[in-house]
Amino acid sequence: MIQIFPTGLRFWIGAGFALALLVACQPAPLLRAASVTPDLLTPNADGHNDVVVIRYALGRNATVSIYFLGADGAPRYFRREQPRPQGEYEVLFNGVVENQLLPDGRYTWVVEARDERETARITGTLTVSGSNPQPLQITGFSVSPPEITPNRDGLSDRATINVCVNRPAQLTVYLEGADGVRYPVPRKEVQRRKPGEAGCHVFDYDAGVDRGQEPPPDGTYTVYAVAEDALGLRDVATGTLTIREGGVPRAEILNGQVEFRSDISSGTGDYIPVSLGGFLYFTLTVHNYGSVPIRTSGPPPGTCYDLDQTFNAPQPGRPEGWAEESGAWRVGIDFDTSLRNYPFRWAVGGPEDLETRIIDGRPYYYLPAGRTALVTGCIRITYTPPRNPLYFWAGLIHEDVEIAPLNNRVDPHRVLIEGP
Ligand SMILES: [Ca+2]
Ligand SMILES: [Ca+2]
Repeated sequence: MIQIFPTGLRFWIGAGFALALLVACQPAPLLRAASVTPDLLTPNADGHNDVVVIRYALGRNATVSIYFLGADGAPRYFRREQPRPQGEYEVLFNGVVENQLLPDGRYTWVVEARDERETARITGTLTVSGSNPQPLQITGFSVSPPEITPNRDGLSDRATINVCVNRPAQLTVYLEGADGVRYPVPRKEVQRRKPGEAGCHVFDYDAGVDRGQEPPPDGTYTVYAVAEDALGLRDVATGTLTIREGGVPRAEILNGQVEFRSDISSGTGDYIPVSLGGFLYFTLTVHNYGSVPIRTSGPPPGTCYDLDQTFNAPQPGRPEGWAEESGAWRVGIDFDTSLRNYPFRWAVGGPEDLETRIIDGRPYYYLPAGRTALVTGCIRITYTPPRNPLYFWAGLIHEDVEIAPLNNRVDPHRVLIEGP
């Protein structure tokens, strides 16, 4: 202090200096401001007051909680003990706390900031009106069957997952393996209800095999159905699905080669002559070059058809014929003037080539993966077609699935039918 000042003045100068020092040392307030605007929330998605804005400013780094106190005095946390650096914050609030919509009522909102020194709070009121008191809920969920064999043999190839929800919501269904990898399950396209509507929705899982993708590895998966509405409310249902013998079936006519011959010629010239009433024979080899067995159905190789018959015609010991079976593979022969696609069909191997499996009490026949089988057959020329000579060719048909381009119209041969 300077000597010329009287004692009293010296005191005041000293006190002012000390106060200035104190102000300089005092930390910024922990919670500088907080507001919720407007003070009315009507969370009914009508575009008016569907959200409010929560703003707050932190003078220092803090742990922040934001909650609402209703008539019962219990805090409903929107943010709970979240570390936040110093700064200004703005967040939209749509009425959802702890995955539930705040019920109608008058609430005290609290923005609370805490650090090691103190806890600061700013409060105000918020009225909630027009809130839907019902939580979003998955009210129905099923996976059927519980086990599938996604290999396109027409047996247990797909699962149906039904999900029902009590309010409009987006539904997501997926499988998750033990390794955490997820496989989406698409919604079935053809159904009356639109995506997002309340009610039951059907999901169809083919393990990707229908699109030629390899299915997930064999094993048991958790099936998740997740419902989420426009407010972000969620509900989850789970089940299980086991995948067994999954894989994309792949087979071909070996080398794309078919041998045709008749009673009177081996067909080395421009065409193969066949006499009316005579037989046209073929021989080819089927190769299962995929990773899963392919299913087949009869008649066995060696079977003879009349030119005016089809595979649906009665056969010896099989009065009902051999109708198409979804997922079965068969060798077919077709010709220029046939009335339907591949009217003559045979199993892709004989009893010695095929494995038998009993499924639901019925035998089914499979050509194992990696195997080949010789297939023969014949056609009795019972009439002279309108076009003569004409082409005959072979195909490998995956019934009700496809005839791969590779397996369609394989090795056409020209045949001349010689009349009497
Ligand atoms: Ca509203
Ligand atoms: Ca199957």
